[in-house]
Amino acid sequence: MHFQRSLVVGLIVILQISCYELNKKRFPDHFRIGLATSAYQVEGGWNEDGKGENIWDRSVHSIPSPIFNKETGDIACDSYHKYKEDIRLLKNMGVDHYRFSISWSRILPTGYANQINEAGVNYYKNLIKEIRANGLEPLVTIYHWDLPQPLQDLGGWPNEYIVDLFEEYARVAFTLFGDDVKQWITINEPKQVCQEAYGSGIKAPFIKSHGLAEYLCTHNVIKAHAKAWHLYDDEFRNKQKGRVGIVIDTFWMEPASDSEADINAAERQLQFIFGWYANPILRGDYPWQMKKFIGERSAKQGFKTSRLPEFTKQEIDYINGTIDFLGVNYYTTNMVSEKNDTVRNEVSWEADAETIRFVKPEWPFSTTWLRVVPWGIGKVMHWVKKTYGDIPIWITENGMATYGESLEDDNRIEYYQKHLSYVRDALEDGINIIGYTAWSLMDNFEWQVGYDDRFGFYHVDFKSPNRTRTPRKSVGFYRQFATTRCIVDKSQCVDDNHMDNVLRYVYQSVAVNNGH
Ligand code: GBH
Repeated sequence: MHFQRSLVVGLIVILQISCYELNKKRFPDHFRIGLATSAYQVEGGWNEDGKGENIWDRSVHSIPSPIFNKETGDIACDSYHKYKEDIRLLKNMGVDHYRFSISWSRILPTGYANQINEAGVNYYKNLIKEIRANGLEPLVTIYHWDLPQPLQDLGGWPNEYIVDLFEEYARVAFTLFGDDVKQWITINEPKQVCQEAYGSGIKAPFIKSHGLAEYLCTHNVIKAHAKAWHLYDDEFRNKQKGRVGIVIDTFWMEPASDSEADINAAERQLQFIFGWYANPILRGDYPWQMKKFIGERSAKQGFKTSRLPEFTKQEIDYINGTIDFLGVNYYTTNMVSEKNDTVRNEVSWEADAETIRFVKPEWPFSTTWLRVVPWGIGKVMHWVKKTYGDIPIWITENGMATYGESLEDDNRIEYYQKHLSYVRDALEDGINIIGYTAWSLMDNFEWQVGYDDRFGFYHVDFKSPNRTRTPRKSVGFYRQFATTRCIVDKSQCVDDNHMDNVLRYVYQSVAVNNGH
């Protein structure tokens, strides 16, 4: 009986997915369409004009190298010298905004705000000027993973000292660039900043401290974000009139069956990856699932207190609601089932969630962790709204990797077309998505995998000193999307003026909740 029912449910799901028709409605005029990069992945100029060393510089130069093929970001796409060309490419694609990040050690070589590097500041002033002169809007990430090495020498993100230092860095950024930047992101993907950098140790500073440092790191990342938001709110908002958000990433977590255990496991996994950050910032505290599971496991493992730190009442009040918009990065989906971990001896973020994650063999492969599952982006949008209310969302990254030198990337076109179709559906369902940012403008340094995974619309020739950028076929698709606001040919596009007004309203209604 149960088997038959799941068979029927399964068939309906398969039918729904295979019969899915692209949404042909035009995106509203006020919907922002853009492209993203980050400082360490594109700039190069790693020790030029007074820039200080950061944790990626240190890691890529260490022996043995932790990076595939011993690659480095020393030159990367050479955007430190070629930023004008980058902006030409963006302009040529017809997009509305460019998301880039500031390198902390380029403007503050030691990480401390007592010493400002003028040349570094000028680089970003020129970049922002160029962006605006071309009619584009800058969407600026303050921290995209490149911590100044001297701050890592103090312990990095797991040391609470970082909270005030980040606030001072943010103050410098708001002061110097805030007249021309109205959309700020404090931190990109804190889950990677903590879990991949200080837990599983697959990103700089490559510290493996499973189930310990990764939680301490998060505690400080959340406080640092909240401090930067309050700083802006108290001292800059009136004059600069911008917005400050954070970018949180997640896979969609699809229950492996319709059993209650698997449904709970998938929800718990979302809370462990997304709620870990979103819940404190939007609801004041860690998700109950994390408090319960990590607390019980810590006790069973003989720890005196939970490995998950606690916020004080005062901290909860301070952190709660510190957001004007929520940035969401979506790339892929996992299936999730309940693990039934009775031993509970493993100390790690992965084990603490007590889930089993897997992918379906029929999902097209892009790279190790990335299968192409377009409907997942729609599910994430609905889940965010259901869980955190009617909050303005920027989709700040979405994309897939290809390999080698080919410029014929029909699979990338299909990836974007389908994901955007689900985004358009979500708009129609009343989800407040302000804009969409594809990753990435061009191939770039893909962290520990070097230059192997290529996420760009533009191919970059990393063997040439010119770092020549060549358009892939997908450039044509994205240009068409940005200029016509349609994911299908203009002739098939359907107008929907109603949505324009909805979006205009959404975009104007600043910020979220909790009295802010
Ligand atoms: C984003 O991270 C980053 O913001 C961006 O800098 C990056 O270039 C882009 O996406 C493409 O990767 O399975 O153990 O190998 C994406 C987040 C990073 C989460 C890789 C999953 C795989 C860990 N993902 N991670 S593992």
